[in-house]
Amino acid sequence: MTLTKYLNTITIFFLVALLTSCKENPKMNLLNEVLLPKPVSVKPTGSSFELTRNTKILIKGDSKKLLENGKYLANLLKPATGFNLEVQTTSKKAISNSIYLVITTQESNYGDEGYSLNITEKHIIIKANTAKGIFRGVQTLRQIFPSEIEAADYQNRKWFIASGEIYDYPQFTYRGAMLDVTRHFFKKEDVKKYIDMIAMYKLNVLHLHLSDDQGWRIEIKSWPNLTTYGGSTEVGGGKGGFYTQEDYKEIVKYAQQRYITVIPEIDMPGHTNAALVSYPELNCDGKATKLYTGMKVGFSTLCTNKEITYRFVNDVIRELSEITPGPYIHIGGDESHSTKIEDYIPFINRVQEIVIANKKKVIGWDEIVSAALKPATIVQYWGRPKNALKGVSKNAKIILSPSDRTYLDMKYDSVTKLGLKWAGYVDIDKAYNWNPSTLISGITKKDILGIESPLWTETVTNMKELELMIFPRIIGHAEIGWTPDSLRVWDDYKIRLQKHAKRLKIMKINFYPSSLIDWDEKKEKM
Ligand code: NGO
Repeated sequence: MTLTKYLNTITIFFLVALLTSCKENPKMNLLNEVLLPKPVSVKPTGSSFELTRNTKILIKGDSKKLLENGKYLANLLKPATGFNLEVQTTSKKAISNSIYLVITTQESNYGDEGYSLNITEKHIIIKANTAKGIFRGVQTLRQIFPSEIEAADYQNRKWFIASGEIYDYPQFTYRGAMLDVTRHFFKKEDVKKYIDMIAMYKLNVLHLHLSDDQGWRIEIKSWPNLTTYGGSTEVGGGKGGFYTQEDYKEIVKYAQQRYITVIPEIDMPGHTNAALVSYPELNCDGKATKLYTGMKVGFSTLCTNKEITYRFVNDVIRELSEITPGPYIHIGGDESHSTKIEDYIPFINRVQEIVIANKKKVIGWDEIVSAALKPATIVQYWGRPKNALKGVSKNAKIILSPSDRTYLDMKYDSVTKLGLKWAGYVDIDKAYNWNPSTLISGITKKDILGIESPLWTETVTNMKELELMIFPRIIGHAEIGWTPDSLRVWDDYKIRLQKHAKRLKIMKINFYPSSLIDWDEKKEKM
């Protein structure tokens, strides 16, 4: 090679290197990304950030929780990208090619779950007052990535995401999902999967319905027959099952790492056949009942006049409180059709005292309003507006679970195979198109703690069925709980949901293909 040729080659090499380094990131519009729940404010800046194998996740400050968030994010991004992103704590400002997670004390508007997300060509910054807020922001960031980010295996592609600024916080502090593990038992691993699914949409409560006529699902060491016998079956005669206290602690910890509070429910005085079958002394006539595998409700009751009943309740609440870090114990109280009202009222009054003595607050289904509610007791509305109003008149805060809007066990439409229909069909528009603050006349936003979507499992036997019943309705409920009513419009939601289906498919999450939405993406592009 002559010297000139040599110099030419070198010049070309440098020119190419220079051009590549100056290459602009593609222009992208943040407003085109599907975000569920919809954030309070999204401002696009028209450019993009590229995640590469050298992107660093930086944690500002020495917070163990924040470091966990960083690792969670790295793990989330790993399977599809193949990147082993480094997670480091730092005391400095964000450097180029980093995702910077920082707790700030300056933004009083964020509350404890709000966050801001700033994406530039150089870096991504998530700011919040708490690690909880950062976690919610991470869920938004996740949805800005292409859907393929959710793939369980390596995707050979580049990872650009739209630049811009998001500012966001929830409209309600309580955004829950309930899972009935009594009618059909769901293993600990399934519950963890459920937690991961609800965490994606920023829900923050998992209410576990742990006891009912068909099964007792939580180990109580001082009353062992509850699980060994009372937990041995389920609807349809399957073998049931239960969580040991260690299993339960594992579920609680898993939820905590996703900033989800577990609320355990022991349903009483009705819905108690599994207890009555395990201990004859809890029955008024001293005789044990039989295991029950049907779907009827309202036929069982604890004997409210016997002292042993309260010893039993106290032991159960005490053991459960010891392994429940969250502030609430749910005492059920629904459909006690076999308990006389004059027995029901003193029972609920006394059980509230037991819960309080164990340093927890009470939640109960709306029938509990006939009792004298303790100052911190919360009423979960599911059926009768009259009860919700009475709760408010007794100064209780309300959780809204209207059965004709939020019950995930209701059929979507006349062709849904699973589910019940006593509260009517609940298709995705019905599930989405309502405002908590105007649902019951006389109940306004200040009376409402939040909303919760219950999945009762009389007809739901496995995870695929569970997913079909909760998706996509639960996404709409998550948006109702999070996004201000003024920003929610069915026509806009419908399109976002339709686009989001691709992500669900990549995650192999089953969902109900309601005829209200045109799920066929190709058609949408035409
Ligand atoms: C009712 C009942 C549950 C059923 C459910 C079925 C409440 C609060 N109690 O809701 O036991 O499983 O309906 O939809």
